[in-house]
Amino acid sequence: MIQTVSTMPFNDQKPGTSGLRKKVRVFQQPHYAENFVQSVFDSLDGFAGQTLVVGGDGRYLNREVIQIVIKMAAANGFGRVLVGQGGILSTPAASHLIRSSGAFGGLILSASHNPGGPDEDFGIKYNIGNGGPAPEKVTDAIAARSLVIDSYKILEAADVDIDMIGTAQLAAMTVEVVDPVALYADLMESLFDFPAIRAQIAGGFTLAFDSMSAVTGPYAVEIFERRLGAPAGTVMNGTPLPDFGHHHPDPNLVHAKQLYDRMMAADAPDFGAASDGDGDRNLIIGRHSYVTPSDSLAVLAANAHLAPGYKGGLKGIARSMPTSGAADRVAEKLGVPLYETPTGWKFFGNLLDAGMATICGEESAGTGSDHVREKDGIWAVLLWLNILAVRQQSVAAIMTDHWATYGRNYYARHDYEAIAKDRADTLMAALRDSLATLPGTSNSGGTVKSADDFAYTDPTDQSVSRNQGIRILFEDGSRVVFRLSGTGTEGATLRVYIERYVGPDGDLGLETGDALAPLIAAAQEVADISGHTGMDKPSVIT
Ligand code: VG1
Ligand code: CO
Repeated sequence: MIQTVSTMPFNDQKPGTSGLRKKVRVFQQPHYAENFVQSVFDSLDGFAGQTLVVGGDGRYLNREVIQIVIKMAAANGFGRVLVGQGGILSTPAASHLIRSSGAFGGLILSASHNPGGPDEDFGIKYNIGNGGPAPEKVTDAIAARSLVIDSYKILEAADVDIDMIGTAQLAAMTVEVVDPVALYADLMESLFDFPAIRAQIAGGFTLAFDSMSAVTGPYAVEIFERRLGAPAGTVMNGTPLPDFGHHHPDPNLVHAKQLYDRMMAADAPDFGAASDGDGDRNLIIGRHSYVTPSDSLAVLAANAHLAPGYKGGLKGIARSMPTSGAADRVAEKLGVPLYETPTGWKFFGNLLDAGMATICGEESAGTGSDHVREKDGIWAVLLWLNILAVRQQSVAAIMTDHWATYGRNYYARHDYEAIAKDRADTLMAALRDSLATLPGTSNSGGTVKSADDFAYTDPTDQSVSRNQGIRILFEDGSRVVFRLSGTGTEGATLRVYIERYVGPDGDLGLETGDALAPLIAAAQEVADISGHTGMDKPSVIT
């Protein structure tokens, strides 16, 4: 029986950079998840009888919310729900399933790189029929609806068994429990030269992949160990756990320390990689050689033609604004357009749909292509492996070669976490107020050439997104960018992105901290970070 349940708005359900992210305790309030799911459905048109994909990264609350989504989908008139077995679907696998099944859209349950568990984070994100995150006009509609919602619809029914592959009927709706891995692994096999990678591994090339006890475990075991023949144990932390084994499933040098230490050891494997909670990010470390995500994007773009799926070349490259300009130089050399978008994968979808870009990336360890409409951690690892199998060089040699050709963009991101929200807002407001007076002034970073608040006009539909981050550009091409995170669940996080370019004939072998020291000082001088936040150093440097 369909129930219509009276409810009240929670007033805090505006989707951020990638959907709604809150503490588990917030999601556990009566009606909370239901309200958001209904706000999503109320903002959509024409889904009667259509298919909805649902799955998540396996974190705490995943199973409970999946049951809610299934029963609400039935009550709201969807014709079919496709759910990953055990409630599991990595974000890129969900994107692929939406596309390949012709679904109307999908709900992905994850807080990505944020920790999981009863005291940690949960999230819900809506993806549209192209497989990508809902664009701003949809997320704005969801936010508006969530402020006036007064009821939701749910089917009164027993829970559906989501652990057995098969089909069940729920009132007028069909529920299909599908293998979360097979289709995705087939897609990967269609893009990359698996025989070449398999031969390389059989010849003694060694790798380590850290799933961080999150969703990629089953995908990585199937692809790296079963299909590519890497020995058992290649995949570390390969079982998805509801609390990610108390790890913070963010693949960076701080949280993927186990992998990092292994890659810096005397007997390190040739190649190491990690992915995040929901499988859309990637960390790449060669033996004794860390690759920044911005550099990784540039190397992948420059070498993509070596993989079968990209042998026809690239239509264009897109990167988020704070991502370094390393990819710009590759685009220039390839003679293809470079698009600079706001942070968050939702801005790439239109470019990919329009065939304007093939490869996209973000400084936060997200890289992907037009094969799905999300960033894709395992995809990036496989493209690296394919390139290494063809070039027969080490990661370190490939990086040296890349910088010698294109120059090097020294780069770091400094995060100041858990700042009181009003303090962070005051800092940003003061910076905004100073923008007009900055050009022409000098500080430790040099002379400021321009300063602005990034606004983006989508070339496909002319929609405009404003206030996407403050950019301060110096005469020598160096850059400092400030923005507030849209994915945190505690206070505010200030992200400061610092970049300096050195040409092919310049000093390519500096320590990143040394190369960026004057710009780090400039960031403090311009924004008075310590004055506003009371913090004299960042919480995390990546
Ligand atoms: C962060 C990253 C951004 C990424 C987003 C979602 O957003 O900076 O590049 O797209 O997370 O990634 P923010 O607003 O906190 O800076 V995921 O892997 O958490 O879905
Ligand atoms: Co993620």
